[in-house]
Amino acid sequence: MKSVGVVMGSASDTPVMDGAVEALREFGIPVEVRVLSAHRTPDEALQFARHAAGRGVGVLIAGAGKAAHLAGVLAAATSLPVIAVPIASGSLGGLDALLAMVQMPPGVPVATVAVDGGRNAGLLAARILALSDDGLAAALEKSRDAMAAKVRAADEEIRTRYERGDP
Ligand code: RP5
Repeated sequence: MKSVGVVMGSASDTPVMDGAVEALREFGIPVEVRVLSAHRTPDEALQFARHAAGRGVGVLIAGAGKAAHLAGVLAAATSLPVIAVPIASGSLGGLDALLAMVQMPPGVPVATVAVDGGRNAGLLAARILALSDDGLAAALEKSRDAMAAKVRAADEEIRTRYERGDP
């Protein structure tokens, strides 16, 4: 199975990026985790992106806050799909990172998830890998079924409680 590269701009981003790593591990997807900064270690970030596909990486996830250029810089140096996670680390609550990531120029695509959306980034990477992995696709389907079952159970419980007039 191909792996996923989870990159973050600073060690301070780990609480959010752990969500991506956990989601990937739930499905047995190999993960490579790095701290690489578009501003502080740009050479390493570019090198990492250039060689990722050759090492068997199938998708890159990049999390960063503030003037978040990491995902775009990685996407400039590889043809792998890049998923961006804007992190609410600055005084603008993540809106700064969200706009920096989502407003990529034509020709250099980045798929941006919600502010602090580490888990969804991991799940989206899993869905991309599942396009060429039937076992992974089946596991994702099972996980969606389990999620739906939880919501149905909550619906039943809440509905019954309100019908009893016991909110
Ligand atoms: C960004 O600036 C990082 O991704 C992080 O979210 C934010 C703050 O970084 P540190 O000052 O905590 O290293 O580059």
